[in-house]
Amino acid sequence: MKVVVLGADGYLGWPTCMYLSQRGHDVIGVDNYFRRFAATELDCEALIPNPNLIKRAQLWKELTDKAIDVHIGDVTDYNFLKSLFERYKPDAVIHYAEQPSAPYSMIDREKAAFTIKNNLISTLNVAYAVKEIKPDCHIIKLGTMGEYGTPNIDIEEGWIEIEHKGRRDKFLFPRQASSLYHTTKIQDTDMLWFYVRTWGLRVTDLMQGPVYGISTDEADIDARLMPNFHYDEIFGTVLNRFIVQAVSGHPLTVYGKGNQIRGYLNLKDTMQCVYLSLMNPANQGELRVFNQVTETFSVNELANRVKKVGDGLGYNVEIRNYENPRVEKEEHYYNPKYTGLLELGLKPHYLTDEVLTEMFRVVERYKDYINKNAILRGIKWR
Ligand code: USQ
Repeated sequence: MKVVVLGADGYLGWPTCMYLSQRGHDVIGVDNYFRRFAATELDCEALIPNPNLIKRAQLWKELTDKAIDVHIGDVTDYNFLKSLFERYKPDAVIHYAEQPSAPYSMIDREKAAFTIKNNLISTLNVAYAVKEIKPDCHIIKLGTMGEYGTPNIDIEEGWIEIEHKGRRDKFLFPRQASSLYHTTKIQDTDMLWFYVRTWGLRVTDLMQGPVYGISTDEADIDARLMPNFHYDEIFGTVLNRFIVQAVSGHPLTVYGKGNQIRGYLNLKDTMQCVYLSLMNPANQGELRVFNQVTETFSVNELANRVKKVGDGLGYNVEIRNYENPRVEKEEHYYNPKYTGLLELGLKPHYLTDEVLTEMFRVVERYKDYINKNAILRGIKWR
């Protein structure tokens, strides 16, 4: 297949490019380096020095003899995106080109406005490029479990049947996010559902939980191919942060009571899930939703797991409860359904002590690069 990956320089984007290329697909990687610029501006660079996207693709070619075409540009610029679609006429587009951080979206009005503009206009442009140039192109859109929030009922896989006053209908599952970033993902889903109904687009929307991990089979070929591994308050996800905190001797930063439960998955499983979606596309005129997680944990469970493994490796890991900078429920019911991707063939990599040990081992190699000032920045929701 010919696949355009938007956001190809990101934590998920670059491993996805390699994963698809390794399996014989023609990959076109697109990025505007938003995250690199934002991380430089906010002094919170990724742990491992990552060559830029052009250099990564050159390295990949040298090491595997497989080509990834790279274009540096902004997906919110419609003429740029349209010209790419005209040139490649892709079979599928994987849309990761979003501002992905909840804390970033809560810094100030300017960053909130950027998040709205970037995420909604990029999604709008993808819908238009597909409709105008390649109407049967399958859109694989990265959504988030955070769209659903933490309702006091079971979370279905995207859709719910409601009976009201004796009549029944099917709707998108109710959603109420707990950050402006997560709210833009709700708006993306609504927009895509509108264009699916109106133009008959084919869309898979992946409701993904927080991802952890550094390693993928392709990244393990050479350290220079490793993903951007963020551990800072803005771009780092919680488990990746905890491992770096443990290695650097910083207390694990449990927000509030730590009973916040989320669905998590290994980076390797993101690759599998996206690939399974690609190989089993949605139908024309269908918005298909998968909940992309493999297991659920509370923050306290994650902290205790990291402490147990870290202590076993000789670290003296301290867990500390910090005042929660976010507005979120710290005690809640959480029971999401996530069977769709398993039915397509997902073989999960669960969070074992071996997986945690492997993460510690990689982070240890780069411990001199850890910027302790980036761990807590004081971004508050209120
Ligand atoms: N948390 C802590 N301590 C920390 C960092 C986080 O207790 O040092 C807590 C948060 O308060 C939250 C949970 O851990 O309850 C998860 O936080 P996170 O920062 O790992 O995840 P989140 O901000 O929700 O965002 C991440 C990705 C985002 C993706 C989302 C999936 O950055 O792109 O959409 O995970 S989900 O959380 O399911 O919405």
